[in-house]
Amino acid sequence: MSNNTYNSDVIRILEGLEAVRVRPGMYIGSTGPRGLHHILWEIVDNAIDEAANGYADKIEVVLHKDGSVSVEDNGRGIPIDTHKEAGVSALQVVFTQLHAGGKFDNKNYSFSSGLHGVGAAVTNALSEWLKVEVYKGTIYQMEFHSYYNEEKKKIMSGEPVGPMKNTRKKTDKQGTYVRFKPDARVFETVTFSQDTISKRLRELAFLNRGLTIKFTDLRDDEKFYSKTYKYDGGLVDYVLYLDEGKNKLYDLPVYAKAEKDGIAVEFAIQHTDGYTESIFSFVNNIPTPEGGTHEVGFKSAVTRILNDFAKSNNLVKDKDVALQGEDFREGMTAIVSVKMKNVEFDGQTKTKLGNPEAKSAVESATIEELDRLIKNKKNKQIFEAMIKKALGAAKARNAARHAKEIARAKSGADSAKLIGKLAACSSRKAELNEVFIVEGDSAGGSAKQGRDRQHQAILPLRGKPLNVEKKKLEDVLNNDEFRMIITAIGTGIGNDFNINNLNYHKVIILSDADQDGAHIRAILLTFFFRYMKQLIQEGHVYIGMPPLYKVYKKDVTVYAYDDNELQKAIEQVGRGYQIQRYKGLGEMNPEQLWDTTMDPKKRMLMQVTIEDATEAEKLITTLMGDDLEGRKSYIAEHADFNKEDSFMDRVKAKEE
Ligand code: 1YM
Repeated sequence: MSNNTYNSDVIRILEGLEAVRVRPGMYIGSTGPRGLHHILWEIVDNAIDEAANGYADKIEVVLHKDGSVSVEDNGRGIPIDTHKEAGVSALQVVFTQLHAGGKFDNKNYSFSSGLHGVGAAVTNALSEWLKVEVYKGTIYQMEFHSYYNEEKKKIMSGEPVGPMKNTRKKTDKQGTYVRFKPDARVFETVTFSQDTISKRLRELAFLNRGLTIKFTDLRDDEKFYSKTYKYDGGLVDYVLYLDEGKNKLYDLPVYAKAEKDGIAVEFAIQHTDGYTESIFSFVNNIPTPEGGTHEVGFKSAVTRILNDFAKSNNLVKDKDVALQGEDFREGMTAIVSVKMKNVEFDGQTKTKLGNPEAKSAVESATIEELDRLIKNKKNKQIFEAMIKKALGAAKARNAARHAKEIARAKSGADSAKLIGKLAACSSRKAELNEVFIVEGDSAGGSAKQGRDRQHQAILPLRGKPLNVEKKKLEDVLNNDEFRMIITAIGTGIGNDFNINNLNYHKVIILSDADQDGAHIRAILLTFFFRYMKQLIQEGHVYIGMPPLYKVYKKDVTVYAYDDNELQKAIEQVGRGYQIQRYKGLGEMNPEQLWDTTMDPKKRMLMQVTIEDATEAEKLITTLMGDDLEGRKSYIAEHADFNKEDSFMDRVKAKEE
């Protein structure tokens, strides 16, 4: 290879990394906390791939005091031999070339796991520095950095500090170690979240049976944190974990693994006596909360096999209501995990699997596996329990249909009562309209007087709403408060949900900043989570944030929304200030409520998102279900009602 080719190759490579700096969003989605974690997942993904291919069984992630993070695996080690075309080590190519193509395409040998599939080079490009060690008899090292070049007046990204070197130091270890420090010139924040990382690593450990993942946070001397995740039961352990504290209809989840047309399919199913369906699906270890073709195939297979079983064993009588898919999924907790090539994502948030071939592969694999399991005498009781549960569900569904019909018939007569409570807005443009669900009639009254009548509707709630977590659909439909909410929002619920009928693009929960307020908020969020999940997924649900304090003297008033702001407000108002602590919304007059909480120009809103659906699911079970002990200990551990509401913290609220 001539010198010339070598140079131009290197120039092209460097331009590649520069492009990542210029438009980081194109490669990692955002430069916020998500993007920051994304560059860690790129490295973790490479280690996971090595494990998934059977070469590694241990991964360790460490957050260091200097703001860097390291990932180590005990696999084969990134290849250190010279890459023929590039003329440098393969290791260097992996960290400096985007989409390292051809022979060194780190994604072509297996089912790729990176969402964007851009790999370790992006992590390098967006780091202040990155160090790699490869253990293969001796220790190989290479280091990269991003620095400001005075002559070129720009930041050079991810450049080798020197060539890869064999330190000749002997080692018994085998594998790869990567440590990097995210560049503060790129990210809005460079602080990794212990919570985000430990949850994702736990999820990865569940999805990769037998893999040991250790996570250590060394950043705070006072709060040393270290956890090791290893699940020999894989998906079975995952389902058991989700069903902890619930009444299970059979002890062990039904589990199978198969491969069809090059697509690996794995699932675990368990039923509890609850009424909701919780299916979590993944493709190449990436969660697909919006579902997609794999989920469709899975559900269709379950329906078919269980229906056939019920019929051929005379478990359904003529007088019984015909069983439908949803009946078999009542109280079901399931994980469906597929691994495949050329993944395509669709949907609002690009978290829905689009590949049509996944439907047929998952469907036939699931049919074959369930058929095999159902024929095994040992499993007879399990499948009979499933049918019994489905029959109950079908009956309840029928009863709920009646209740709905009655509700619909009544709604003419009821509408006067409904309209009486709901103060509608005058605009018919749903995108611009908001509905405030307000705790208490007195705050509701102030909100009605203080609002923008054109775009803001008010729905006052009296007392605590029904805790829907423990109720059947039928009971929810029979509850006046929820009927009112459902009617006002317009979309319908459950299977009837249709986002196109949404009357208000912002549904804002407004409750007091105390325990009761937090409870009401939790009940409402549970309702939306269980019956209108898409409303949350598409970002229509918000929490209104009333101020906690008013700091004032003669003609100055400053509102403070937390204790931090209180200090600032005190300084701002200056000597002679007085403080009023608001205990409830009811203490504010209409004008104050508008000024502090409702005026779109000044208010604070938290948008409710479901970042981690399994976590939200588990949390709602714990907080709203009937496991009293679990709830007590959770609340004792997390709740501080004077500060941020920890429930919201978990369901992941972010500022508007
Ligand atoms: C801490 C991060 O990157 N481990 C890792 C990466 C690779 C391999 C092993 C590997 C892959 C192959 C052959 C292969 C990568 N290699 C490449 C590339 N851990 C971490 N462990 N030998 C080793 O794909 O055939 C990219 S990633 F492209 F060089 F092969």
